[in-house]
Amino acid sequence: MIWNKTKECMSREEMRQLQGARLRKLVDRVYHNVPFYRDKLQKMGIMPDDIRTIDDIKILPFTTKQDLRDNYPFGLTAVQPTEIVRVHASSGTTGNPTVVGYTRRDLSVWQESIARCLAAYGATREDTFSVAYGYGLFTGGLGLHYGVEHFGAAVVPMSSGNTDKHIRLIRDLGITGLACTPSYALHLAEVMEKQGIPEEKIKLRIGAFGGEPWTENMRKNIESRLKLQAYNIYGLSEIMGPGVSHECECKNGSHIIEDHFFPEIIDPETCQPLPEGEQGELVFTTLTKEGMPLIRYRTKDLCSLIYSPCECGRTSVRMTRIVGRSDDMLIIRGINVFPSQVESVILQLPEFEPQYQLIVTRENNRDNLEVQVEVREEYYSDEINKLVALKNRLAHNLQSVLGISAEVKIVEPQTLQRSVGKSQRVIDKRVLD
Ligand code: DLL
Repeated sequence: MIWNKTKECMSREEMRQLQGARLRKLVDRVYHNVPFYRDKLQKMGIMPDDIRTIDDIKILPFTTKQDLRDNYPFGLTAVQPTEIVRVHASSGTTGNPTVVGYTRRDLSVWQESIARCLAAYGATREDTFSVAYGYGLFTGGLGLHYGVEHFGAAVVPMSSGNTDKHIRLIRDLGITGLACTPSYALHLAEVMEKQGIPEEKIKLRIGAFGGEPWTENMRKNIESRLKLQAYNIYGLSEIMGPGVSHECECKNGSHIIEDHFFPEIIDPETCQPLPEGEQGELVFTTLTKEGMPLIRYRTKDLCSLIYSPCECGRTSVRMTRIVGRSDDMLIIRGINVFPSQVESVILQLPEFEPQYQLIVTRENNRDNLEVQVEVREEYYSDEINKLVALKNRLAHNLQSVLGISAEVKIVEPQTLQRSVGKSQRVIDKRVLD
């Protein structure tokens, strides 16, 4: 089923016309309402009238996460504060989180985008979706939640955690759709197998999985164990949240909601646009966003774009799976973590050296983060309970800044490996296959 045939099946030329018209309006809006963009454009000698077609996007400046941090919290907002009806936030590299404000219309575009995803997955109003993304500042929970309601299926706002109760509800309520991270889906499968729940008691048929990278092998694994069709859903809070792109029944790339989010691929080093089909960094322009519109936002996600028509009938550009990042952001249990955040927490405690290492592993489909950190010489000889208290203090501070728990391991001074060049702060032992 196609939710919005007009928008999802437009000819490429019609789409370009629409995108061009929307880009013109967007640039005019940010020029007049966002001093940050006005200054940038003026410095580059660009006036809103210079934008005529979507191709003119190439002359516009890029926006980065750093720009969001520098303008924390609402410096990039393009509307009066009273127009903002919802705020989400995700982690910044250090210090300030990235805050995003939505107008009522932004929320309605978001719902519509999720409804398009669900239709592409073959969902109907008969379905009941359990949403096991985190509810709260993370966009996964509320994003999927209102999308499912808008689509007209039923939603069970499960949120993350409490696996036993979740499995019970999947069974007792006859839940047919599951929205969560792919690693959590595998964890659910494992627990269900351990509990020995008979297959016929489980009615799951559709999975909307994203928020972290996953692979074709993981798809096969999840599909065979949970007996459902597993589909990708991609997005990022700066642009909207989940639903920027989604797979369809062909499972061959994710359709970008292109009438709202214009994609480009650039070379992360030179920032030059790359020829069609080449792999590079994904950049989005929010063509219709009111609250916090972004021009050429660098996602740091690496992938390529597929422009050929899809067999499902949608004409929108598809993106391949994310194959990596052009920065050092980690995604641990669905939460974005920057090594620099860990560093800033460590540096706040005078007992530690600025020598640390992050070790990330995945056991039973659950990510674990271990932070090894050197204690200063003068504290190392302290009694054991002082060291335990210090370890607990760091673990507590990390939890409150990162939003996930980390195992802290205090090591002797001068034991972590020093490197001559770029230090290896992260050892990611997870193998996604
Ligand atoms: O993760 C939004 C989301 C929630 C998407 C639920 C899908 C499902 P952020 O916390 O801002 O937003 O993190 C965005 O997560 O730049 C990617 O690096 C990564 N990511 C999100 N979806 C996928 C996916 C949400 N399907 C960052 N595959 C993005 C690979 C993904 N990576």
